[in-house]
Amino acid sequence: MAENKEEKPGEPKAVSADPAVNEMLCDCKELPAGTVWDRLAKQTPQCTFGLDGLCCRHCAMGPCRFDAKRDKFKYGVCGVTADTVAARHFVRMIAAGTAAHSDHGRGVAETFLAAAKGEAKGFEIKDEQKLLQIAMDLGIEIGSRDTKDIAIDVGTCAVAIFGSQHGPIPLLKRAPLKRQAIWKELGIEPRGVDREVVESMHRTTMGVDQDPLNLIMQGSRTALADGWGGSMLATELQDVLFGTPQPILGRVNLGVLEKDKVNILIHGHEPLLSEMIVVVAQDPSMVAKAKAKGAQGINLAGICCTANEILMRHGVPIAGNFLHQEVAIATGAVDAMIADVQCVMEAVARTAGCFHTKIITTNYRAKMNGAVHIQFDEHDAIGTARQIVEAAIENFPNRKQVHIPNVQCDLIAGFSHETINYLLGGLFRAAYKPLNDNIINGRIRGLAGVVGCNTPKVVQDSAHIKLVKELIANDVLVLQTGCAAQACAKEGLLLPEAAAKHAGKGLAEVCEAVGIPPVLHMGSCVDNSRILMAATAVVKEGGLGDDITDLPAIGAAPEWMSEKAIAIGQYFVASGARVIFGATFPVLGAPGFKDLLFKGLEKTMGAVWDFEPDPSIMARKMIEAIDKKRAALGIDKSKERVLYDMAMRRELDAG
Ligand code: NFS
Repeated sequence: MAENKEEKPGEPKAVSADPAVNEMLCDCKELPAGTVWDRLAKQTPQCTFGLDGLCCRHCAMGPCRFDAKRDKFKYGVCGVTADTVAARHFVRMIAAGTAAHSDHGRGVAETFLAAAKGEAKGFEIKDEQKLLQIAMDLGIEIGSRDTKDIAIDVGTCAVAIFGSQHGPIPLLKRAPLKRQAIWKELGIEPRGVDREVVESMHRTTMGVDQDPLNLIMQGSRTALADGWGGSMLATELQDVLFGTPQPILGRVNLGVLEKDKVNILIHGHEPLLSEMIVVVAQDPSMVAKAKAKGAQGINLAGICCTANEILMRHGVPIAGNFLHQEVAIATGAVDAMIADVQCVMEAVARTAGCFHTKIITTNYRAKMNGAVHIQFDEHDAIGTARQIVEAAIENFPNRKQVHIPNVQCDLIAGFSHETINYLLGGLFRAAYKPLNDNIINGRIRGLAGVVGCNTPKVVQDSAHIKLVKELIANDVLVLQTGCAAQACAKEGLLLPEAAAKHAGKGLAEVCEAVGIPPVLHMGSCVDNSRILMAATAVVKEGGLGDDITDLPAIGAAPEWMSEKAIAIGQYFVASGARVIFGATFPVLGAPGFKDLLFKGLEKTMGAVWDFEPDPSIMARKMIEAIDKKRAALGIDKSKERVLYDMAMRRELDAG
């Protein structure tokens, strides 16, 4: 578990590295359901069988438990072993995570198609160049055809990919050729997401696939259908509809809420409706309505990945990451929280009941007791957005006490892989060559994707911040998405000045020359596909091997909690990138399957999983892995790891 901030005897344990959260906890003491941290404390100790992946409840002969040291728990009722059970559970997590990303992607594809046909008012093609790029990758004829016709074909093809019965899905062709050959040889080129998720569910049900290696191959195929399919389509089509992100200034933390304005918090993952809410909230007639209710205007902010989506394209401020959702409501300043899908805790409706906040769900897939449901209608998105903004305005006069912590920080976001291309190479010679050159000459030691969630099992943000500070101090350029990016943003690491303050000499030189932060915010969780594309672009630029596995690059999710994170981890491993997870890991009690994930996959995939709860050791492992790749490429120049001494650590803890 991550280190705590310095504790004084008798004082409660800090739950967050974020002062805004710690300030709000006093206001949360009387909440009937408590906060996420209270509920975790009540659930502790948690069942170790479950924690270690050793509980099988896939049939009614169970539930069965496993413990290699006790004869009684050696086999399940059907004779199944711990390794098979852990593998089945892991593959089901991948399938669930894939389903979540990809159902989001399908929603985007359907709206995209409706927009292309002119049937979705308010949506339009904003990035024509990207549309043409996708059209080419999907094998759609461009010639002198009308943009509208091309868009209709792209939309139709994208929707069909989700249900495609035969592989491989077309965007797989974007990967390095060597990687494609590995997938072919292993027989894991994915078909459509729907088919892969169904097959994963089938193979993990009672009495079917009983070979952990065979199971993880299907898990890989499913995850690849997510990374190079569902998630990638979500990102790409969102970019075409709403614009490909470019560097943009934003702000983060609870201090972005405004006392005198109607505060609308957008929470969840899909940007389709939020994009329209951004438009409607600026509408003078809406602002006038807010003023008529005694507010000075309308303030929009986000939580979780929807926040990242509207930050990346509009600079809409972020109120916080996953663990902020309850404390944000406890400020008493949130007039409406709009929730679409994923990562929305059931507790928010209960917490909202103690304040005046209206929770509005907008997706038929995700309803909640205690919330108002206003269904998002893609054919009249502006109409839905108006209804929602009006409901928030109506609620403004119902506010009681308001307490907004005065804590916020600036950040720069908007680093799509296209932007990195332009920034590093210049508009007229856009290329990854300068990045590759700086990796080869050692100014940049390597690349790390630090992504994923928050979990109450780790002091909020502490592992992200410690890990990322150590990585950049050692000249590793960090790419981020999701709640991880928000954690580091709160710490000021997503600002160009962080390079001089925290980065090693080589990385700082590059960042200062280009004017970028040492930590690049690439978007939401589905945008991890941007990291796949960036890694592929680096391979294709040349000089660093011919596959993702050759790159001095590694991924990490030090505070993960969602099944989606497991799907992402597996598609990175299957794409050749090693990943390390923190907090906890659901296979630790199954030695055979753990060995397969942590060592065995090297042979077939060229990459493995790892688990390390201490962020400092995690940093060391990541740097060692990067150095090993540099040595294999023959570009290792002696470079000592900057060891954090006690004084530096204290400074780190002081934030
Ligand atoms: Ni992704 Fe994690 Fe959720 Fe986004 Fe945050 S918790 S796996 S980062 S908001 S999906």
